[in-house]
Amino acid sequence: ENKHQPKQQNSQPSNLTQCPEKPKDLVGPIQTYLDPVNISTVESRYPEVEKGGNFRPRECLPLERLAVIIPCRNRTQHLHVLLNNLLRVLIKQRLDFTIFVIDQDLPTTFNRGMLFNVGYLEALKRGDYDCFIFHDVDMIPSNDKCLYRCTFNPRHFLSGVSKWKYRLPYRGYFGGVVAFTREQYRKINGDSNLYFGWGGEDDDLRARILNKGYSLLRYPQEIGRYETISHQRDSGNKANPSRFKMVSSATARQDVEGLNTASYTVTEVVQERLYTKIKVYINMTE
Ligand code: UDH
Repeated sequence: ENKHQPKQQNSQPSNLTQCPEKPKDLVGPIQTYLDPVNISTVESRYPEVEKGGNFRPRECLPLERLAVIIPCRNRTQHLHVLLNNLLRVLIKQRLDFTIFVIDQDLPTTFNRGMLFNVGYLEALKRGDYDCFIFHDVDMIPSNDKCLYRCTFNPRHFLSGVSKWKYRLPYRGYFGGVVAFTREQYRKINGDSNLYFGWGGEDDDLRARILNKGYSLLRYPQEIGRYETISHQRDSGNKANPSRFKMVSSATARQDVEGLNTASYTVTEVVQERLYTKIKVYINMTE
């Protein structure tokens, strides 16, 4: 990987310098906006974001290309709130990014892990991304020094979340917002595709990472502080009763089931102003 080589784009003049790793105008804690917002309002706030949810800083050469992968079904209102808050942070951090929203066709039970795999594979069909950040739709960053970047180990962004009194549900929690380089996600063979319904896939992912010799990084308390949008348990995402048993065999399955076996059908691709939406049909294998 040569992620420290600035990415030269044909359309940019060659006398630009590399974008800073930590821009000096980042302030730390920032205000969050959690109330419902119209997408047209959000669109008018970010004229610099191009169709499909693409943005590239003009004043410097970005360090890497980032794909933000958001699994989202029936949570459009949350998506608009997230975009309203997140885009501001990404732009200020001088990142070259695309927002991908991965939606799952009804009626099959929701499968968050498989939607991560779909996001990774479909993003790479559309661009040469170096860094993948998988982002729940209801996690709102509240510190602009929380850098949406990849590094030498996979990273968990959350250190405290409002709905858990700015703590985490348990020490080894690896859900919500996580980052992998292209290489890291490929080496762990992505997520498991087998977790239909709520729970377990994030613990499986963690086991896969550790089993391949990576350690887990997490942002410190102040930086990884997120607000959540409160919501009811979604329909079509009932708790998966086999999740504990499945997690216990996570590493035994790792190489033969995951990114290399993800099987799905893309049913729709829409270039929205602020994101690329990819809708997929997933056949339930249970
Ligand atoms: N999601 C949807 N639609 C659904 C279900 C889930 O878009 O119908 C997405 C969405 O991005 C959401 C994410 O999947 O933010 C996670 O689903 P959730 O909000 O139901 O999960 P929750 O916030 O997870 O309840 C907290 C997990 C803490 C314990 C983890 C146990 N391993």
